[in-house]
Amino acid sequence: MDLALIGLPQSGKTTLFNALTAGHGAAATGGPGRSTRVGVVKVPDPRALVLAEMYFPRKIVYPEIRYWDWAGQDEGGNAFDIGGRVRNTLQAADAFLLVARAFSNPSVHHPYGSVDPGRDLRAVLGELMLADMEVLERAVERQQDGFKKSKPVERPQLERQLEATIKVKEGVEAGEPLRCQTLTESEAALVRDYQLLTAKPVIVAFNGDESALPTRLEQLGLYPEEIKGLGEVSVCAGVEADLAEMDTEEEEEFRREMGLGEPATSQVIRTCYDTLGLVSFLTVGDDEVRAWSIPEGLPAQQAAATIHTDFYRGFVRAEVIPYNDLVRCGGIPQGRKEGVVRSEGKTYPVQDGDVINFLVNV
Ligand SMILES: Nc1nc2c(ncn2[C@@H]2O[C@H](COP(=O)(O)OP(=O)(O)O)[C@@H](O)[C@H]2O)c(=O)[nH]1
Ligand SMILES: [Mg+2]
Repeated sequence: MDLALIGLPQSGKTTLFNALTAGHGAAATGGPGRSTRVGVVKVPDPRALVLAEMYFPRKIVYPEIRYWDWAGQDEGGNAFDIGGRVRNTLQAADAFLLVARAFSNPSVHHPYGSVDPGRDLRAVLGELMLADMEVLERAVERQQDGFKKSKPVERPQLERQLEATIKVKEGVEAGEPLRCQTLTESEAALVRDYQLLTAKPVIVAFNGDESALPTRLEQLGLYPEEIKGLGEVSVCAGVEADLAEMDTEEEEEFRREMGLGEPATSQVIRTCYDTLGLVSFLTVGDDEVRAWSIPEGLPAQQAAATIHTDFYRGFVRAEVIPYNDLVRCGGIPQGRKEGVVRSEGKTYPVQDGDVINFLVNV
């Protein structure tokens, strides 16, 4: 999963990026767009460790989150502007981690002259809406033009496309991001190609002072419609970036002494999974024990496709045992004897902690 850090200049994006990636995974360059830095972080799953003690696999594999940070280009400006190049990059992300400054430090320039996380959050969300409006306006013009030049047989399809585009455009103009709009499946399919930014989930990261109380979305005086569906975390990126440089013991001692809560890295991952509705299923074997992230309730056939596209086509059935049952039984053979290994078909909605063996014909 690709999570792009966005926000006003000097809000602490790069500091948070360092906190989330240093010591937790290798930073890599050459991400999407020339000026992004990418940091890859594993999503730890303690269940995989327990299963590894049962299966002694050669390796344990975890899902990964890739964080993207701008490498400098946006720092010159005084606002968060989405130009064509930035939009192209952002379109490729799965979700946004929106950093809003809540720390006071007067020696750090604020583009708007004062600290006000609610105002900044609104500005950045507004910029995403504007970027989508531009795309939609151009699409409507293009389609109206195309419609005039079209042959009668093409018209019903073009008309459906135009109607869906106008509906979404009017929604965005009325202040409703695409992720909050209600569309039919066919409407959603018709606008998917625009890769609209407001369709993507947003997790707000309030970057506060270490001694301050956490900032909360609901305290900012924003309208309920504005904050609907947003995930939120409250962190102190500066402290977290320092802690990320330490070894585990030293870090834990510091956290205890300073009375710090959950580390930013696990807070962000947990909130991200909650906001996106993601869960993990597991696969086991001598070769590897592995956790896979999917949207909760994804049909088994599509879950199989996350492993390999051939698994989609060749799907026969899924042998499923819940993690807790597998641990209790000590193995799948015993699970079978106790009748807790189920045989499920293509449409079975996969649950968190399902241990699955896909039977495929490839
Ligand atoms: N006091 C304080 N300063 C911070 C914090 N996070 C970032 N800064 C400072 O704010 C400035 C801008 O941070 P940076 O991460 O480069 O912001 P970016 O422009 O959004 O990437 C730097 O001087 C940071 O040291 C924080 O949590 N507390
Ligand atoms: Mg930066």
